[in-house]
Amino acid sequence: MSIDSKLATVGALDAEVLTALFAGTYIAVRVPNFYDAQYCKNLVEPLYEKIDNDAATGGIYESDIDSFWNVMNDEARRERYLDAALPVQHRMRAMSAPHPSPVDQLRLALDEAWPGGATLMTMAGRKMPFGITRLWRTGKEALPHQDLLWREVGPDQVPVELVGQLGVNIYLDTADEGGELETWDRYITDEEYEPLRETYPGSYGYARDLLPEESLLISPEVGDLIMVNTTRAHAVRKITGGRRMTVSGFVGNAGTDQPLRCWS
Ligand SMILES: O=C(O)CCC(=O)C(=O)O
Ligand SMILES: [Fe+2]
Repeated sequence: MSIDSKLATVGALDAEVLTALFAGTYIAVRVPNFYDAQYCKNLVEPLYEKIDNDAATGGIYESDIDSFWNVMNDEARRERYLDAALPVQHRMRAMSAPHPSPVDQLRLALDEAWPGGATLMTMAGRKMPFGITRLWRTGKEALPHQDLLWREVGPDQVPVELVGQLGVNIYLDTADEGGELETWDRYITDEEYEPLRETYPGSYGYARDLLPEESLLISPEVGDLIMVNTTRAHAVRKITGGRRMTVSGFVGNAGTDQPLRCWS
């Protein structure tokens, strides 16, 4: 069976496709035109300006605020991150007006699709930011990795037991060349990861020989929502021309009757 059958392209989210993505029946789900392409254009210009003016540089990508992964081990940065939870929503709403915020649209789509609804993830009783913007410039890439909150912070730090995690990205702008999302049908389990922990801190930078030869390569289009099962190794191919901008987050599954938990 070709790996292409592991990608579902759908007009809208529903419980069935989300369940199949968590289960690994699909490793990626794409919703073309999830956010209107013209609204994307209206949003990227001020976002580029803002990030050019005040973001820290030098990481894998540049962002309006830190991701949880960046602040995990730094108390002051973690405070700043948690303080930004609601301001980041308000700012995205203000910048998108008079159109809906892409982050709100995503949260509502998840809430309506999932039996248990959707809500913001909390950490130590506080709401977490969701839907941060990420700018990926020419030359940047993300090496093969997994994103699993329980592995990154330890299961006792996560307020609910998660049985799955998705990476969700809305593409406001895409690279002229490169910048594809690549994903493998390979779940490196917690047991397999444990002896590799020192070699790949935060699951980042897996050697390609750990992974199957065959991968699913997706070239995002402006306005796409692409969701990946982040238990599967995935990467962002090097951007070789232009730059790309995403609204990015994670979605945790705590069970069908529980709200999906959203954070970045
Ligand atoms: O920017 C992308 O295409 C995917 C980034 C990623 O690794 C993720 O969302 O987990
Ligand atoms: Fe990722």
